[in-house]
Amino acid sequence: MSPVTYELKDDIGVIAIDNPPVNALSQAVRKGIQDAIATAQVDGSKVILLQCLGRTFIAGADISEFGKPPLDPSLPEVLNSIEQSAKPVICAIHGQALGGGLETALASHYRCAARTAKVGLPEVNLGLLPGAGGTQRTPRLASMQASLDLILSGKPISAEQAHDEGLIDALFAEDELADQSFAYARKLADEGAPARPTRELTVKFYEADTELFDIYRKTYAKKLKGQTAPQLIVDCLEAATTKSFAEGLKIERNAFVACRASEQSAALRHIFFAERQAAKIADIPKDTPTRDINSVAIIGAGLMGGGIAMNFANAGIPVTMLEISQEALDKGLGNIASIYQGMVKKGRISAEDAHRRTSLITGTTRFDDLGSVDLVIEAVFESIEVKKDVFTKLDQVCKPGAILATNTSYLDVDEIAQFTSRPGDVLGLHFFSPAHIMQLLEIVRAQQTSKDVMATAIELARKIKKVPVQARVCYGFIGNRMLRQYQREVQMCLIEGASPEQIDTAMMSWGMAMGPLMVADLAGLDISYKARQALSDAQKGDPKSYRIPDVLYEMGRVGQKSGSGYYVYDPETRQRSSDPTVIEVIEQEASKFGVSRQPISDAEILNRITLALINEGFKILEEGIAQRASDIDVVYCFGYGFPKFRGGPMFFAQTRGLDAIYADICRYRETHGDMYWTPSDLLKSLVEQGQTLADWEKGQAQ
Ligand code: 3H9
Repeated sequence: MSPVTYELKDDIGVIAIDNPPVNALSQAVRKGIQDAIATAQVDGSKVILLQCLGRTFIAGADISEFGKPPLDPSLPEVLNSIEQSAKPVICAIHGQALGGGLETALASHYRCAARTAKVGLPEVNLGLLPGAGGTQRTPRLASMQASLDLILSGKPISAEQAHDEGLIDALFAEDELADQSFAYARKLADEGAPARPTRELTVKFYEADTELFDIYRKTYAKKLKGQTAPQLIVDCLEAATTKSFAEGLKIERNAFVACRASEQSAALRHIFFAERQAAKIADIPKDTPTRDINSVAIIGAGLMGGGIAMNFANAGIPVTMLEISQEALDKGLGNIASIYQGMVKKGRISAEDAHRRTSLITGTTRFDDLGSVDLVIEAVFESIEVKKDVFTKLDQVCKPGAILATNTSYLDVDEIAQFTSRPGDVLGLHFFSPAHIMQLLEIVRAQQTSKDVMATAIELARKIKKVPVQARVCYGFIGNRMLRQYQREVQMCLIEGASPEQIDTAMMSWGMAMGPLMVADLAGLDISYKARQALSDAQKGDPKSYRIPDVLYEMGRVGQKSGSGYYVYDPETRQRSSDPTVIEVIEQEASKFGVSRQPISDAEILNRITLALINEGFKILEEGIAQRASDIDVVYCFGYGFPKFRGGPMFFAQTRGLDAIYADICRYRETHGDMYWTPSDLLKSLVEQGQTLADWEKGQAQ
């Protein structure tokens, strides 16, 4: 059965699209719309009303069709037939009109929407550009600046704003959209309103706009560094000002086809599906019952505890913070209030919002006050003794069925669960700093964590707008375990010949959000130093991989907060600059270890650091710590600033070719020894058997 129906209601031809979950423009939908438009040309309809059933208007092209041979009719053809309809076509938008969905509306002659609806052209997030006339029609309805913002930011705007910009003609209350859009169509039919092809309008481009294109080119060369789609988007919008509509469409089509075939778009599409897949756990069915979480307690009101609390307050869930002293509690609550005030100052939230959120967070110094909460998250000092004390107390005071979570970054969640009489209720909820900003949430599933606790955690993660990924128990789980190897190789490159600036620049030019040594300075060298002190010498590994930060720490250089670390920082502006003292430290340490420092190329730095990460990723996968390779990509892209347009470390490994990766790791084993460069068994066997990761995952699922 076609997902598109056509029905004549009086003299209004009604096209209804019903393609759950988001009415994506699959081949069947495209064909259905095209057929319905053709039928409407020859029946008794005066106008055509296009609407969608279900939770949203069309959310775009069907992304799963990209990367496969294109199927007729193409979206541009279908939209052409809408625009050329002799009878006016009216779109009624509810939910979201995104990408090809908004382009469908723009090709229609009239657009009405629910006031609550949103519209957007998010193609850039997938390494694409609007490829069905969006770059040519948007600036014929909205100003050039609004068009550039809409298409380059990829962020949806409200129907109200779209109405003000000229993209929407009429707004209705959400619950009245069905009736009102019909009445609107009725009125247009009665008035004999003409079809109004957008292509016939003049582009809204004025003298004052001439410099816009270069400004946006420069801005997005920085904002979306290394990505091709944003630059092509500016080219297409500029073409709209100098070329005919038909020529502009051709330019847009060529650019779209190039983007669709690019590695960048393949990587971004991979991340789109990987993010959604990560929320699914193989042995936990979708209909697993979940527990109600209407109140939360956080143990520890430090930076991390405060950030975690804000997530819940932002989602309207009351939080009780527990600290050992009133002074520490007041300090923690004060920090939260000042972060909210900062957000008000920057215009991110209103003063009322800040007040409402702040008042959802209260404090206590007594464990006894936590008897009725549904979830507790412990965010105290990383010491198993301290955790034991906390979990023993929680076990005594919390009601049956309360979920007990630890935010530990490294400690053994199975051991922590055993401090309670209810290990089924215990899991790790590993937030990333700053916890109110970073999107990743590792959900650490211990041996005995019950399935409904896992299902509740996943549901809750989405409620507080986090990206959840299941990790099993091991030192560092998925992210920090890989990070250790990444940082180790950074240190090895440093001692063997690179400078902090060279490493940071090489990694950032490749697309990392920040250089590894800048991150170390930001996080504080004291934090990693103290974490290392808890390890045995064997666990710490080769001293060459940590002596430089140890010495910097011992010199009182703990990073940005002390004004110096791998760099020095201006106390006023926090401007970073190089410091010859650091090179002296590196050279001293190198000579102590008998390392003769040699130049290392940027390419070699990049290769060594990314391969250290990838090899550990394969080990994590073969041990079952991560459910799937794409989960590792999600962890790295959402928690560690790995460039999404490279798809995450595991996707990148496949793009480069597993055999090439394996050969390089073996080469490093030859030159650097096997302490760190033993290839993962999984990687080795995939290469030897000529298999892909997808082949292996299929085999595992059977
Ligand atoms: C485009 O339009 C190109 C054109 O310019 C040119 C063409 C020539 N396709 O996110 P959710 C699936 S490019 C296929 O969890 P929510 C999604 O994978 C496109 N599948 O729901 C998930 O599947 P599952 C431009 C799609 O309520 C399920 O739907 N458009 C698509 O949190 C539910 O999704 C976009 O980039 C799709 N287009 O959010 C919009 N969209 O259940 C992309 C979703 O198996 N979509 N799915 O895991 C979104 O941003 C969000 O899905 C949306 C709903 C906001 C709509």
